[in-house]
Amino acid sequence: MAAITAPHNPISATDFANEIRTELKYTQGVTPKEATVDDVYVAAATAVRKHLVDSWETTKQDMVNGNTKAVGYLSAEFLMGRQLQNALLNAGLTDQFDAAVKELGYDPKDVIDAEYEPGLGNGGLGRLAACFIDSLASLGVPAFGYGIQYQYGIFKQKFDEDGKQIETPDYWLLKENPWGHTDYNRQVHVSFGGKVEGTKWVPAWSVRAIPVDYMVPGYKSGRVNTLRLWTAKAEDELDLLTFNKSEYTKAVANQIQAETITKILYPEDSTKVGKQLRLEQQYFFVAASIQDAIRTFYPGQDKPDLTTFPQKICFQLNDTHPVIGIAELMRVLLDDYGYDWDTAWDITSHTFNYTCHTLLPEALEQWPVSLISELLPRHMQIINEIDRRFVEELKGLTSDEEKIDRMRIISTDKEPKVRMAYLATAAGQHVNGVAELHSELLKDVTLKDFSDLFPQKFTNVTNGVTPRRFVKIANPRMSDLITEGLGTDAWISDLEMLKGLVPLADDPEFVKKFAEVKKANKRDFAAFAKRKYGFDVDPNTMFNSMIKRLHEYKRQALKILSVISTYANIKSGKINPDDLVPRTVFFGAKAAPGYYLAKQTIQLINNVSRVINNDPAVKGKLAVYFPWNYNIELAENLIPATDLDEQISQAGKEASGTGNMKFALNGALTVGTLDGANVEIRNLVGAENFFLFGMNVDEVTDLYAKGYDTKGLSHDYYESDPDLKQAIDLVADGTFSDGDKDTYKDLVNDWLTKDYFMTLADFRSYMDIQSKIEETYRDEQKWARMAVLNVANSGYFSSDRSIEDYLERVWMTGPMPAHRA
Ligand code: GL9
Repeated sequence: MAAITAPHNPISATDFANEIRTELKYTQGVTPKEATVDDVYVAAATAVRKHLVDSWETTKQDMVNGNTKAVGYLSAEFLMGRQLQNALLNAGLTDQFDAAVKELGYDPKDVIDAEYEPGLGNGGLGRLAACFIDSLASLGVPAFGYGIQYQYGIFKQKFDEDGKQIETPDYWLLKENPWGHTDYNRQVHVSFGGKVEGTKWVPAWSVRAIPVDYMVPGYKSGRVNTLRLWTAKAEDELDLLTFNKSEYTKAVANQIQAETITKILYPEDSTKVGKQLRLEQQYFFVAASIQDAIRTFYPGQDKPDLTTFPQKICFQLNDTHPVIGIAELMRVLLDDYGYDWDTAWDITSHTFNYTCHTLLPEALEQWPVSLISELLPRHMQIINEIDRRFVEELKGLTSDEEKIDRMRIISTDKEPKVRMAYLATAAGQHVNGVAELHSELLKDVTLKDFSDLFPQKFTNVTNGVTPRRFVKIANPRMSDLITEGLGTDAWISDLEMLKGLVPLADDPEFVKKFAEVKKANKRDFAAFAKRKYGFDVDPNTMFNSMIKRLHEYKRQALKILSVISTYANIKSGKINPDDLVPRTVFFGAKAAPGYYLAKQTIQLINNVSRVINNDPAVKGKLAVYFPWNYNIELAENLIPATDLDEQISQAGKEASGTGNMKFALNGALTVGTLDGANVEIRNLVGAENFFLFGMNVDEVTDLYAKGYDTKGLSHDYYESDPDLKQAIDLVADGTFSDGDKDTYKDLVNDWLTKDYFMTLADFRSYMDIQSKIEETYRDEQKWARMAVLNVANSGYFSSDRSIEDYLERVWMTGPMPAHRA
């Protein structure tokens, strides 16, 4: 499978220290004495990059000259995390780096810490893209990641004195970025607007798309792929005539308009805002990427034979964001290369595949026809023709006119819209969901009409996470123990080998060591939390984490209501605090800036934290911490230290989840619903090693049918459960808002009148499972054994396996032949 094992890097620590010194001198222009830790970081990054250049070069050459089809992963988001440790691992230089940096008089941790984490993604979808390109490189599959180099990534989150979320811009390029190579020599042009004369597009304006290239080194594959992120620049930087008239701002108007395109990542999570700029971003990066792919695979050819294009590359559409690429490839083939419609369609439809990442109907993008017509008039013409021909095709397949109407790519309502998911489904070869349950629901609900008529298009590829970043690097202690237990570290690129740990779950020595690893990780996290946030975390408590975007469907509200209930019952004497397992609850979550109820929930959590953590009555028994600005770094630190992970979304709403996989792989047990990939995790780790609660999809559907959200049925749950009533009353009566009864009134009102995601309906079941969790946790050996079994049985959730599934079910290709040095 994976091509070859790169030789262990033979360079010595002293030589590597000299390479860092050289970079300090020639790149940074400082002596080792003058150097700051930031300088050392840049120098080390530059030095390690040089160790990857040869493999990068051969990978590019083999990709173009070989006969293996490449993958173009088109994604508006790549949430990469910090790069240095990953690059060191894959260059075989981790040990040399540690020693070299010490030799230079620095702490390796500080140097790693000097890197600023880029936030070019919102959450799971963007992080998945990053895991996938890591696995593509590690498996030796020729691949490009194509996306956008935003100047501002996801906002930085702070909390004000009232506990409210404050968003500040994340200008990540303020610090030097040694990983991205801006390649002005490979820029392309992207046009917008204007009109169509016949079928000839006469655009009104254009911008330059400049690639910024990142190496994506594989783990022991000898391969280094490319992540190419596009940045927009004006065609003419400055209008000199205007400038000379002293109209300085006007003179740079072009520049501003162009650069706005890649200025900022939309901070939305699931619900999508219909903004023109967003469509500009989408078109900008896919148009540039398509030109780039043609240039790459047909170098120097004026009239390439593009009927071979689908054999050269296939494009994976990561959600609906890049779907306009379908119309763009059609346009390029028809207009720029003169192919007839049928040939162009044949090429296009064999090039694209689509991954859907949601179950929320409002998250499937639909662009008003009026907007596309204005921004991309020729593309609208092409989409009209695709729609027309699609309707013809459907007429041959069904006589159900209503169904045909429902399936149209362009909706037939008053303000017609292009349904991007339908365009992708109609045009692509394959459509996949991201977990088994999700793929089933896509077929049965979201895209039912399509799966009825085109069942062969539909498949599932369950998500995965890279074991390099999220196990090997994030959890070195556990990794060492696993390697000791298995007698090899080959599991890092073949994660199913973790199965070999199953017998060790019955070896008390091993289980004890495993529990000690967790304890040491908790102490580390306590120190990290003190340093970064000033928290005084007690590492001798159970660590219980809920980290993910803040969304109603994910139900952070359920978790915080349970905490409030426990707190209230201690205060009232109903619970003897000595009977409780001491617990520290961690939240990490950003809310979309315009998402009102999500932001209220954040404020509530912060204030519950303030009240509880300052109340002597629960000291040592219950604490709540909400570290701000949840990002990959926090995940890498908290996940290995967590005992209990919360995956408590309403069944049928979380497409997959990937945090759930990271936790299971790091020996946390899950409390969760039958939603997304939780279902598969529970099947694999065993029902007895998973804390299940709550309604399943069918029960949820039934309860909606009874009018849960429309008839205010949540109120009945409130009235009939004294614990629930007490918790909600405390939120309403000002206990967590210094006596102010208005602060959370909209949140409370929503719970009591609508509660669309059925938090109240699942509350009792959630509280009941807590007693089982506590009872289990008290038996240290038992808990640790369950944790070992979670790790041992979660190898399936490697993104290497996901990529192998894509190769087999979607892309119909494989790794490049082994590269010989
Ligand atoms: C998401 C789903 O909500 C997750 O369940 C899924 O694991 C990931 C990756 O497939 O995709 N879809 C989506 O829009 N987001 C996801 O996390 N949102 C963000 O990335 C913010």
